[in-house]
Amino acid sequence: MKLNLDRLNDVNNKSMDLHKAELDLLSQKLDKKCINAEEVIKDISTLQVATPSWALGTGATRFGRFPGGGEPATLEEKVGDVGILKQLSGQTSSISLHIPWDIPENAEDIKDLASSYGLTFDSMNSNTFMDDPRGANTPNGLSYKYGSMCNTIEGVRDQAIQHNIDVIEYGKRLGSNSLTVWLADGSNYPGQANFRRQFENVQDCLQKIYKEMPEDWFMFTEHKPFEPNFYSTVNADWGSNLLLAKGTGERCMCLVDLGHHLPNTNIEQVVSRVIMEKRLAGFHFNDSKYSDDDLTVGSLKPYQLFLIFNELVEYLKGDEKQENELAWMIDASHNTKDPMEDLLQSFDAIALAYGQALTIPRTALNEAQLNNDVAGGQEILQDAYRTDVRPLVREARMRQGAAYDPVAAYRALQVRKQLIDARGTRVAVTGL
Ligand SMILES: [Mn+2]
Repeated sequence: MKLNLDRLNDVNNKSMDLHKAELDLLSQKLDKKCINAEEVIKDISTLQVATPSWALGTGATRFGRFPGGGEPATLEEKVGDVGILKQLSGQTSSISLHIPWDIPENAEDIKDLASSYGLTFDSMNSNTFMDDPRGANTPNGLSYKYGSMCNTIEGVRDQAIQHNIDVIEYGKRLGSNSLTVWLADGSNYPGQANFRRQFENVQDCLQKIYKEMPEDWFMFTEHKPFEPNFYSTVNADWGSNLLLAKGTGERCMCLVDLGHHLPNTNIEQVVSRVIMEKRLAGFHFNDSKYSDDDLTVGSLKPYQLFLIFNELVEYLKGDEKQENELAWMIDASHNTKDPMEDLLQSFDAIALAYGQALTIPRTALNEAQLNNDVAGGQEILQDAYRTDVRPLVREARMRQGAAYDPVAAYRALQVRKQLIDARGTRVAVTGL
């Protein structure tokens, strides 16, 4: 389904006088700090965030699921929904698939469909954290109950390797160029497993998968200190992740999921460390109060998000570069909101944090740090954070033909109603 852009322009035009006045005032304010608003708008426009296929439907907790209607049941419908998100936000132009839920029956057709919406395929996600009921991720017919790549049984490890190779094959057909590996491996009780043996088994498997990747592909490994194993996880933290990446190969990078840290972890410092080692894959954006809550980006800790982008802008505007383009993706779940509205809110929050970080006067910040001007450094960061740069984000969106206010436009155009009319109220669980 494609939106009628004439109607979108009508909705935008209602806010245009106010927008022009706000943008003009903000540009003058930024000028005084020697920040060029036009350059910030261009930078914001280039930040494209991938939409994960599993975020398009209502999520679930283990206490239940409360789905709305019109959710995508097929890969084609998921691609269509990302197309709508692109039209409304101008902030997403790719979709990240999760195998076994998104196995493309006909890769050429699905690739053509995506390109008709201006979309490409982002990182491919494998799944060895469960046994697919159809056996689609267990080619050897063995269970991942006691782990996949960490497993003591060689046949299980071989199976996990084969599944990841299968995912690479699907990705090659779709034009993707990276494999994201999140491992559920670990243990639930002391005595269950040998930490070192588990780590070495995982390292060995990753090396074997890495050898099967095309030379222009990257592997992203994602750390997490808990869940579904609660005593230990093999890839528990950024340090373990960095060890695995370095032990795997030059194109193995560390993915940072904002919900995959112990409480109070200084995530922005983690980002700085991993960049220093030239191993940052990119991000899975979400927000959380307690752990891997997968809440809307920026809904709880927008200042943390801004501080993370402060580190990223330092890297992006600096001279030292990694081999890979950083990968930006949302990894969230929506239990009580329309998933499309939630994603639009997340894109907006990411663009806003990026825009704020782009308006930090970096030379002045560096001078404050060199001179041990503690209050001065804080003032510089907080001034950027407290300046409302939403007019820049809105301008970046509208220059791409997208909405002044994506959620308001989504409602004004009655997108969910159109989706329900087209698909009915049926719903399908199609990924986590
Ligand atoms: Mn993630």
